[in-house]
Amino acid sequence: LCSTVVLAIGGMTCASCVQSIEGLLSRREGVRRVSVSLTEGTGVVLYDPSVINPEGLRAAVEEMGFKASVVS
Ligand code: 9UX
Repeated sequence: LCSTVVLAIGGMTCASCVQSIEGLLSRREGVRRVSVSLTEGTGVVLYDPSVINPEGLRAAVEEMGFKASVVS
């Protein structure tokens, strides 16, 4: 049912960045779970592929003002 995507996220400089990305992403339709690592510069997202896709998740992170790319 759900899929996992790993995003590389650039521009995070403090723990509040992590909190805002996790908070905003987890509120998006189709997102089930979000875990962002400040030290690794990554975000792992569990999502429902019938609702949203990796490109949509990547774009959502960029709209928050960060750089984001799909790793896998
Ligand atoms: Mo910390 Mo992140 O003051 O956008 S919240 S740098």
